[in-house]
Amino acid sequence: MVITIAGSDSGGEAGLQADLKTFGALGVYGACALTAVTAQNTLGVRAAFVVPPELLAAQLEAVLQDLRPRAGKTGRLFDAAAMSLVAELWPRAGGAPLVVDPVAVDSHRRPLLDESALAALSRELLPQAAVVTPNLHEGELLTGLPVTTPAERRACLEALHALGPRYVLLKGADAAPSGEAVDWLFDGCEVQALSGPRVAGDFGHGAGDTLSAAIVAHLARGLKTREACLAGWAFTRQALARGVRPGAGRGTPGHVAL
Ligand code: PXL
Repeated sequence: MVITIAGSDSGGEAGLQADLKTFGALGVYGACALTAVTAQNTLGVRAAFVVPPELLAAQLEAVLQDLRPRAGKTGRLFDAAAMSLVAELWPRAGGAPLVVDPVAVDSHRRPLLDESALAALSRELLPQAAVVTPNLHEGELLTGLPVTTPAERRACLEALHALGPRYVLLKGADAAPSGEAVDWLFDGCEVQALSGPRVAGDFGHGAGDTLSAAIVAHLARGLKTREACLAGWAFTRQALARGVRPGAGRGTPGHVAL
């Protein structure tokens, strides 16, 4: 079994809902610790209520004491208190790999974390991460480095790796509205470009959540970290190709394996 530590999206496209659907589609039992409740639909977010730290801690303790996850992920943690709490409690998972999706900047470049939350993410959570999955904006924000040219990208990947995660999966696909979509996987030595033609249609809401959750599911199924990243990436492309549009706004990856 695996766990996601993430926020709820009432529209069912992103967050916790995307994670649990991904776990189910890949045949892995998923538990969760809820960080916040958002009121949103496919058109946008209307309200958010952050779960008090004591209740987040209680959820994590309850799951970790009983269910013994083989891997876990963090999604949107909202603030520094949640970052520190997860960093403090995750060692109780007994060495299970943690995939950290920073969820710090949205695809419209809007910040989702304040300075103190970013600092806690870099200093406390990333040193424990098996994999971190920033988009390009998050890569820039976490390192203070621009990511436009290949040389800048390499420097940014090195700086992200130096924050502690064993693998960095830098998501470049947002930056490619058409043509080839490329993401980069870095293990501290070698950069592996993961590329494919951009999947048509606007089914991207929840794609980052799906990717990190799919990596977690594949880790739990026994793949090594690099292979789990590649398999999670391939799953996400398939889900994007089967995207669904449940409302009038953005579409989302289709997870159901029929
Ligand atoms: O896709 C990032 C994300 C994560 N978590 C929650 C969200 C979103 C995006 O909307 O709502 C709760």
